[in-house]
Amino acid sequence: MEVKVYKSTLTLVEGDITNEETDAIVNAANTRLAGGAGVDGAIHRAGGPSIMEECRKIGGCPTGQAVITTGGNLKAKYVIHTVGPVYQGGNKGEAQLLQSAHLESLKLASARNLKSIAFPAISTGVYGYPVNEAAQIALKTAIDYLREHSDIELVRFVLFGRKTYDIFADELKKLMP
Ligand code: AR6
Repeated sequence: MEVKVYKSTLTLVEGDITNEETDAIVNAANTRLAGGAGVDGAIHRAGGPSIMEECRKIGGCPTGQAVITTGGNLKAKYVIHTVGPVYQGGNKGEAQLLQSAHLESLKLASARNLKSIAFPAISTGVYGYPVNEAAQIALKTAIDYLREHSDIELVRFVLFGRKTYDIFADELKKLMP
């Protein structure tokens, strides 16, 4: 599914984000940037050890913030590591932190003059965020950003599995009828 947002394009695809050829891919990391399961594990496996070496030098990343490394062996030139919130029922500021994780990643891409960025469904795996709520926040943040910043030409959401893709597609239809 693809929509135009002012001068930019927002696309949803089902797939593995490690195969993306966007300027940057976003990693759903943890505050220690220590690597882990899910998309974090997949990115470090595919990108090779240089990404972890850079993460160690950076040292960490607070929840809702983002840092950048090169892409190692990935096709993407950069990896933007952001940390989404652990879902604890929804009343612990999770929505604001998830929005911030997306916004700070987009701002970092703009600051580096990157033209394209791919996001996974941050916080919806190990961190337990309900996919429909996370999709709404992720998509709305990207749409609002692209309406004001046309320097980023392409935002892709790369969803792992049909179920997650379908939920993102439903939420996108609601936001861009
Ligand atoms: N490409 C795209 N999406 C993927 C891939 C992939 N290769 N692999 C998994 N996903 P998660 P979180 C999806 O758990 O919830 C790690 O241990 C997955 O199906 O990766 O933010 C970190 O180190 C789900 O839809 O991230 C942190 O400790 C989405 O990516 C913690 O998990 C996010 O799931 C972060 O948890």
